[in-house]
Amino acid sequence: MPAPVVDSAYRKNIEKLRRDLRAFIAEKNCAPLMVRLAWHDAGTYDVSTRTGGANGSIRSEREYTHGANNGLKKSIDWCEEFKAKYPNLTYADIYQLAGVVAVEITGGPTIDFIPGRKDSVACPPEGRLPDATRGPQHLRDIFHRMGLSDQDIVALSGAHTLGRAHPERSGFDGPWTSEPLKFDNSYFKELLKGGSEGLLLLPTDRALVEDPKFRPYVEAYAKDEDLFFHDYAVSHKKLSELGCTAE
Ligand code: HEM
Ligand code: ASC
Repeated sequence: MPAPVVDSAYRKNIEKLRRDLRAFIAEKNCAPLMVRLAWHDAGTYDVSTRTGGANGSIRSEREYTHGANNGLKKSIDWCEEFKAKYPNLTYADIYQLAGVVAVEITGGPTIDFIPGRKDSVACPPEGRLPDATRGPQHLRDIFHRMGLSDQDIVALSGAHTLGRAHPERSGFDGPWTSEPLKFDNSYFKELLKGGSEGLLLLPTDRALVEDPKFRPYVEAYAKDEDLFFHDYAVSHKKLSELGCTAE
């Protein structure tokens, strides 16, 4: 599919959608699911074959039925209503704007959003998203394949400040922080405590404190929320643009 023409009509609808998303996400309390949708659409990117990425392909049944995407259909359906209202916007832009707005309205950093992503229905092979039962080497294999760094891995994992795991979706259960609708650096503080009653730590979360290269970032983000917000915004922008650089 061709790249959308990002003219003044396109930009105008992006700004309208931004306002609609603020109201919708606040009303539904669905910021965590919207962030996960944006991440799972983008996180299939393979820098060596330039396949996958933030291209809206998660809307196709073949892809949203991948095990890693359990529970996301609901958010795909919500976005279908925004696509109907603003048909000139691409799905890829709608999903990534939803992720950016979700972080913003839960108290997180402002993330720069550049419209113009192309849509695709090419389904990436299953297994490109991380497996929560694995360790640091797996995280590196997965994120370096996307073209992201160790620092990006730690910063982006801070998105687990939002939301929770659901037994019927992933088999895991519970939130990572005591205020799962607030975007702050509490995920890193909990990580350094090594676990608290009623809160979740996935094996891949623990990997961040156990690995000597990841751990200094965890300590820095736990200590300095401004630093976390700055680095998170940089890493989230990269994630939101995977596979979308102009040819
Ligand atoms: C939820 C794994 C990275 C954002 C989850 C869940 C798992 C998981 C197992 C629970 C899903 C459910 O049962 O509902 C992982 C692993 C990662 C990772 C192994 C590797 C580092 C990320 C990244 C982001 C992210 C990079 C965003 C930038 C979220 C959010 C939720 C979530 C917001 C909560 C969803 C909800 O409340 O419905 N993740 N994740 N995760 N993940 Fe991750
Ligand atoms: C989420 C999530 C859901 C929805 C629901 C609101 O973040 O995981 O299942 O939002 O809580 O409709």
